[in-house]
Amino acid sequence: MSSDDIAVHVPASVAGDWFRSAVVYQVYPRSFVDSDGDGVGDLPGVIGKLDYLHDLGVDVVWLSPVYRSPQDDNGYDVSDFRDVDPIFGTLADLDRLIAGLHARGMKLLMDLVVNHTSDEHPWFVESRSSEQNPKRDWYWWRSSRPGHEAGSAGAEPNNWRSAFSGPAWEYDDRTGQYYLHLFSPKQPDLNWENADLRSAVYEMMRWWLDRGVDGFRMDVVNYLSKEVSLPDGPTDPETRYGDGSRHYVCGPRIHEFLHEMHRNVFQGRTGEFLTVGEMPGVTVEDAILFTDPARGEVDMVFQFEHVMLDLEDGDKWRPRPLELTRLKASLGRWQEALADRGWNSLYWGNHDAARAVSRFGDDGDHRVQSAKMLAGILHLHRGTPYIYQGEELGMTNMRFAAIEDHRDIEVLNHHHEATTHLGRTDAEVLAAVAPLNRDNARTPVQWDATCGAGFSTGLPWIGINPNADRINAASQVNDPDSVFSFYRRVIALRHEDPVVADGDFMMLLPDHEQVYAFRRALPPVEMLVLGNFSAVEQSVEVGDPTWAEADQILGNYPMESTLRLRPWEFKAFRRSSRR
Ligand code: TEU
Repeated sequence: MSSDDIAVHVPASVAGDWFRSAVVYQVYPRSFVDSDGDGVGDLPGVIGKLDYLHDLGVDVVWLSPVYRSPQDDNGYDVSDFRDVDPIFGTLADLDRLIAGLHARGMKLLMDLVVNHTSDEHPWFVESRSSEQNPKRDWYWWRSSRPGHEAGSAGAEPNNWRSAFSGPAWEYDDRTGQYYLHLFSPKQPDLNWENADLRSAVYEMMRWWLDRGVDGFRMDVVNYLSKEVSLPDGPTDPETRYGDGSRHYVCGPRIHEFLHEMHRNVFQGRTGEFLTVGEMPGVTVEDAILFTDPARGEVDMVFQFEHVMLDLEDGDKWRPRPLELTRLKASLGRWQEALADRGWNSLYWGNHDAARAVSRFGDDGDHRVQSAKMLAGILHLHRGTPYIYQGEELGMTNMRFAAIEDHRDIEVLNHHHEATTHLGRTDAEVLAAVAPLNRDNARTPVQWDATCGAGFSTGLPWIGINPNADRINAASQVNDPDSVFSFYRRVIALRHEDPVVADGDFMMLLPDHEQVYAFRRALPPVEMLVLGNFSAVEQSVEVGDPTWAEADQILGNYPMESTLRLRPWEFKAFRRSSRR
């Protein structure tokens, strides 16, 4: 193919959206930097690293929850939406963080957790106090299944399982009813059917925007609308419960709720904001609607399709090898579907996932090369890339020796259920959860090679990966060949070259089992991007050998003008059409 026959199409809405050329960095504050030696990361710790983040070049910081919380799910169980938990600092610290980010031209994205609250939130305390309480209806209360004695096994109002093992219902003997919790029993689900509850949430969001935050990452926001009859789901012999997801994933009123939220919170406000909805189970068809700017819902969604491909039956405890062709088919479909309307978010990992290089690359001999390759491939897609803390250093999964070394409620509950009800041995469960459990990503950021890894002078709340002596920021920030320096370059490229932010995307070689290849085009410029997802050398045929003569603008090996790829090699070429 020549540059003359590029099928070009430039979306109409390209111009205005600042976030198209932006890169977001996720801070999981508990594991970022501990400034006071209590073993838990905190806001002053984040403030102390603002120059590091600025140097990396990111535009937005997404802060995982720092609200007041009993920390049953590390802050995703909020007991006060308008205060900072003392383990992280104070509201004044948060104001300083906002000011420090703004002074450096960066923005703050708050995590917004409004599918549920903590059971210690005053709303829930009121709600559970009596059936007559005005806030009773702010949560999902139901009586036991007809014919069953309330509180007895199997008497739950429906058969849904919770994401953290066990039933999605908790019996409350104060009123003899059950409340719904799709996550832990300490995370009761809010009832978005109630208009007063919705207004209270919008008011709280406006309060944060008035305080200076620049937008929200919205936790499981596509679960807000449930089918109100709460029907049973298909049963799963493995877990003893049913899967209710079809009754709450992108439920009947979800678009209405998100549009209402947008109208009540953002309409008439001047400034540059960002909203990203975390949406497990969202389809590409729904994502087009969620992110169509004309509909006023959210700017982009986190979809989960590409992080389900290496799971057997969607079960994260039954991992299987990833087929590159399926990864390309999936991400390629999302690129295509959101080309005209809407926008993609791009990510390999986050605080709920394995470390990117361990999952998609090779965290052994080719760790540095494959971490860079993954960055290059992801960031040169069309969409807004998200970097999870430590990914820019090529941090790896942790080898946890025993269940006692884990901290995450999800893996601890699963271990308990699997060993007590499903007949698994401790060793079997540990092996099954090793690749994908969430604690992999939650070990402290490795700042330097000292004891404590520069994270804390105290006893860290979760173990530090012993490879901190080799893999750390101190050894990378000034090394031009480091993973960190590569991230700096690929971030800068998005800022500098409009073809990255706005260009058209075309997947190449969809059937190739080792090579990820695509073209970007924004006339007169086009870019060819190649990544070798294997340790075997590849020679690539993209139908236009003259690409080898184009300028290689980015790579993870010494540059050479060929379309050959060495183990885990990444190459990006750029040229301008001659006509
Ligand atoms: O996660 C929602 C979610 O569905 C998953 O990614 C989740 O981690 C699940 O355990 C998958 O196995 C969000 C937050 O990101 C997560 O940290 C919270 O635990 C969860 O919501 C509840 O607030």
